[in-house]
Amino acid sequence: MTEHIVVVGAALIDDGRLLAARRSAPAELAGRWELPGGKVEPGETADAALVRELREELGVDAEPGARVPGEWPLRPPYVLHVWTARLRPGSPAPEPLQDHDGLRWLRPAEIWDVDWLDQDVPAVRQTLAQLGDL
Ligand code: 9L3
Ligand code: MG
Repeated sequence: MTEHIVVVGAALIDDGRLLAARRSAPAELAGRWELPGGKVEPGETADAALVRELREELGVDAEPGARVPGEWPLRPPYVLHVWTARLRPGSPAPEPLQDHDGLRWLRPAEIWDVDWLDQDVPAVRQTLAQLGDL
């Protein structure tokens, strides 16, 4: 039986802007932009995975918000789920520590200025529809 493995992506919002992260690996995804995150580990909740991934990848202390409705297929068996998130008070600013080589805080008018991963495009669109103004 094939089970889905969930990859959580964070719609990290701060001061009316959405964080986009440019992947540095693997080669076929390098240079494309994503909602940062990664695989939920066995026994881990999605929101715990989100907080862990954001700490590992960006060095931030994040607070998960709501799940954005929807599920977007990645390379099988992975599927992408998105959660909103915010920086906790006193969190360091995000830095590309691992897997990324660029970060941008995008205002609503700038969201489509970056070359999002194909799979992230519908997820970002749904996130914006859900949030209205960031
Ligand atoms: N992926 C796609 N969009 C995203 C994220 C966080 C991940 N927003 C894809 C890229 C990889 C796989 O999911 O093929 C696992 O992600 P990671 O653990 O390499 O970040
Ligand atoms: Mg990742």
